[in-house]
Amino acid sequence: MDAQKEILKLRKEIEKNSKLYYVYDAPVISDYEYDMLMNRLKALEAEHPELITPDSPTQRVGGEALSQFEPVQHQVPLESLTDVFSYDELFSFGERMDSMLSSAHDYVVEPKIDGLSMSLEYENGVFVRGATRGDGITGENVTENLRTVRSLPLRIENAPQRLIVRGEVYMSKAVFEELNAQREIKGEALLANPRNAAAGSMRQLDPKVAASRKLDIICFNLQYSSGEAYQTHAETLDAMKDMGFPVVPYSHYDNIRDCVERIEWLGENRGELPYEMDGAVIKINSLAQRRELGSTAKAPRWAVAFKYPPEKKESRVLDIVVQVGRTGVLTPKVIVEPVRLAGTTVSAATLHNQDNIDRLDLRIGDTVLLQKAGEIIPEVLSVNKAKRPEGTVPFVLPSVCPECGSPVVRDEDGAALRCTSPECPAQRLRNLAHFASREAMDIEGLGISVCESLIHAGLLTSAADLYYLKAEDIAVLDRMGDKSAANLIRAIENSKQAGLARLLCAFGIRQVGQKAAKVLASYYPDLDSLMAADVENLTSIPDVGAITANYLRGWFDNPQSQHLIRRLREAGVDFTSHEEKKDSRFAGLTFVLTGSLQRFTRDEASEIIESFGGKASSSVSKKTSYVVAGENAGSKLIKAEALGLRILSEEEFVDMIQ
Ligand code: 0OX
Repeated sequence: MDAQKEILKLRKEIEKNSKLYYVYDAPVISDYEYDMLMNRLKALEAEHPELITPDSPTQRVGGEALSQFEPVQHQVPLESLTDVFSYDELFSFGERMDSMLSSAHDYVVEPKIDGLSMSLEYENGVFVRGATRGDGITGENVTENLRTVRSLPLRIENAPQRLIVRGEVYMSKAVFEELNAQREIKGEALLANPRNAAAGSMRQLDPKVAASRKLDIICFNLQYSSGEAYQTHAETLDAMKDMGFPVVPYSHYDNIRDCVERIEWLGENRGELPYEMDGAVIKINSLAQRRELGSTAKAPRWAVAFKYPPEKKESRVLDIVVQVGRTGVLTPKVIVEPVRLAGTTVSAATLHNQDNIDRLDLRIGDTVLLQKAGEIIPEVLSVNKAKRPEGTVPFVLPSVCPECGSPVVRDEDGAALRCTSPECPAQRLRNLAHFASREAMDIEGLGISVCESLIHAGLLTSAADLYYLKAEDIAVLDRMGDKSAANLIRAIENSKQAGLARLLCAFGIRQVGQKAAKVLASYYPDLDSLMAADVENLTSIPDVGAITANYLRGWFDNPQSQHLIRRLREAGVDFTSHEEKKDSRFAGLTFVLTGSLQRFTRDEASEIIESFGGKASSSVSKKTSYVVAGENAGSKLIKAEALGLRILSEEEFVDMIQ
């Protein structure tokens, strides 16, 4: 068989099996056999690159990374839906339909998938372009990322010349849970919900990353077809299914009251669906009637989304555990009998702090009402006192750290309890994991469990130890080996070049997160100049207040920090800033503006001073560096003269900022 023929045959075979697997959940060949077909196709395409076409299944793995997404004008707008929150509102919609339509009308009910809406364009059966909804009129071209979505057909049979289909890209709950489990092991931040995870993947400019995220799609609207003219929405869904699209399950009713049973059923069974559902969509079935009804500026008149209240469920509190975070804050958590809630198995819920426990009067043994509204960990809404067993006692957070036994103190803001010991092993572990985390030094493979093993083996007490580790010491640890040890050493080595902003964030100084660290690194060229800055100099930087400045100074003045910095320096960690340099000509200087200025308003002048790293103050004191005196300056000018401060005319100030 010649290459061209074999390639076409393989593509057909692969697409057929991929559809059986991803769309119908009914594979007929093993994964191994599937991989063999794919390998053969890849080999042939490598031999004959001129035969590669964009609809080849090999192209699902993703082509070149983009620098940004191009805008796409939607040929047919992607309209949004009007929400209803009760059956009363749903029946009002039904009454509107009765009054606006003169003939009989029936409805279709569908689950509303909580994903990302996309338009998919096909030319002669080949997927040519896909775009996000955007504002409904203009979206972004995400064709390459969409090609990696497993259940999206790249080629369809018996297609009209031009076809536009609308669907929802989503991450299945199973894939989401697996992804978060992996992230937890690696010590990466958990993703809040499948929708965010899918959105993050679709925004990836590198399709290879999107491909690794295993997304799916379900289609629910025929936007445009140059072919057959359909009479009803149900017909279009059936036709789309015949063409090979995964299509939303729908049911069909003669009147709005009959829709309720289905809406209820969907709500009760939403946990069993593979995707998150954030409502049910109720649509007029006849396409002619839809055209008659038209749309308002916001949404079509012929459909509404029925929104379910967040799911709640009761469970019994088995225990209350107290965790110690990176900064020493004690966070209580309830452990409950596992229950299925909003599609996931829940076995724990957050309690925030003692005040919250007191407000709920929550005790071990209680039955609590849990709610999960989009976040990862559910919250406790209330305690069912009627179900309280005898002999329970109020729960009080310990007065010593549960990890190290050191005394705990109430935080300045009053709500949080904090372990005071700098030696606390729980804090140390979380600090080390934070040092390596993605927002800090970004050391891949160094999550909380690997940190734990390294600490346990006596290889890690301070972050600086990381830079003195040897592959052979790591390789013998549990769940490690030569390859992962070598990878970890390489990741640690690479992190030396992370730059000042990441390093500052990695130190875990209170109030100095990713954002503040970036700001600081854009005003100071390296760690040494930052360490030399006093509180006044630090507070002259926009967004750095006195509290943050004091935490910074306190941290740099601590001998332990100095020891850490010395060892990091010796290990060759780069202390210079990689951030774009801000002009800090006014760093450490305080200006007072008085009188009326001709060229700027007070706010504009203050902004300019701050943009150069200076501080604009409203009161004159000995600490004032300059007083800018405009026309009719009054008491502030007199005070400045009395204190012997340097007084600038507006022209002199303009010279300084030029
Ligand atoms: C969904 C979904 C969204 C489409 C055009 C006007 C009504 N997320 O599952 N939207 C619609 O319908 C819109 N149906 C759906 N099933």
